Amino acid sequence: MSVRVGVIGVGVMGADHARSLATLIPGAVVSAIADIDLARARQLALELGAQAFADADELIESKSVDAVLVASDDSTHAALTIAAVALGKPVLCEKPLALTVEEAASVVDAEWAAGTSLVSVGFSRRFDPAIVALRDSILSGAIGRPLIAHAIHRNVSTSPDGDSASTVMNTAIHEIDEIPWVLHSPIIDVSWHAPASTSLLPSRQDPQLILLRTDDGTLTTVEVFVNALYGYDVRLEVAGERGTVSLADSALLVRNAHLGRTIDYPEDWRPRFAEAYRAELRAWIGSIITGIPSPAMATAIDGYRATVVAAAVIASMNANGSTIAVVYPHESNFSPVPKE
Ligand code: ISE
Repeated sequence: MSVRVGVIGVGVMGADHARSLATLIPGAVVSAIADIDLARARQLALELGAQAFADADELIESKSVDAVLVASDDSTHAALTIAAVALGKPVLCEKPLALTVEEAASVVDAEWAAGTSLVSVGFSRRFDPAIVALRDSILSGAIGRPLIAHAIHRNVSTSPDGDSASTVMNTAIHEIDEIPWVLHSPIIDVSWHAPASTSLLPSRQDPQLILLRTDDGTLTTVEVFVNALYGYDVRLEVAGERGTVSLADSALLVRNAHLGRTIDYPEDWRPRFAEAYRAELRAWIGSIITGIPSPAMATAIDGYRATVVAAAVIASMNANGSTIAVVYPHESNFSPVPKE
């Protein structure tokens, strides 16, 4: 059996996913590409032997599309995911699942109404071998009880259009999903802090410091710096009662030359998380073919929880850094999606 995937949005990540699906993922065929820039959709469709659409809803409805990958602008994620779910088509929605708590809750409701799990969320770090190893190491008890963690997330540059809230929803959202997943403990309160801000990105506070407290008592500091210029740099260290565990250098190259040692940083997330993206796509297609959900894959409820926490971080940003308790308002209404 092969799964005919329609990819919506072929900017940096959508194009990367489409090419991987078409060339590297067993069981996947890219049958359709949609983009608001039709010329861009046509070009990639030609390369991959797919049909091009200017309209995302038409792609979702197309008879030649079995499953949908949503990688368009963040503001479109929830509505497109709901449209696919309404037709019973599995969706892999890039993070964030939604920009508001209400929208995220409506995705979970739509899945519930469909009566089967159809939504996967692209929290790709859950498939990164190093992050998985770090999580396993904590679970094995190697460092004892976790006490404090430090995450760093730096981009070379970002769109000049976004604001400080979009740094949280689009970039820090990775740590917002990753930390409770790594620690096996939900985030219970958050606060947002502003150090000196770079003059090179006037539209937003950059860097930002976010504190996440999980129910196990661990406090995590998250530095997000989206215009750091020097390289794509993602770090994580967790300190426990008996030791620490951290991600090793993610450099692609270490060079010894001219009496010096230098390491190269990737320019963006694609080389750093290449393996994670492939593993995520394999897991998604595999789960559609077998009907067995991948245990690592983030679900609609995980996407909803991350949006709730991100909204609390933005609330702290708007309240001079006060600590905001995280309540998952819609959560009590959710029941597990029944098995088919
Ligand atoms: C992008 O969408 C990602 O997923 C990257 O991992 C993150 O570093 C970047 O800030 C986002 O825009």
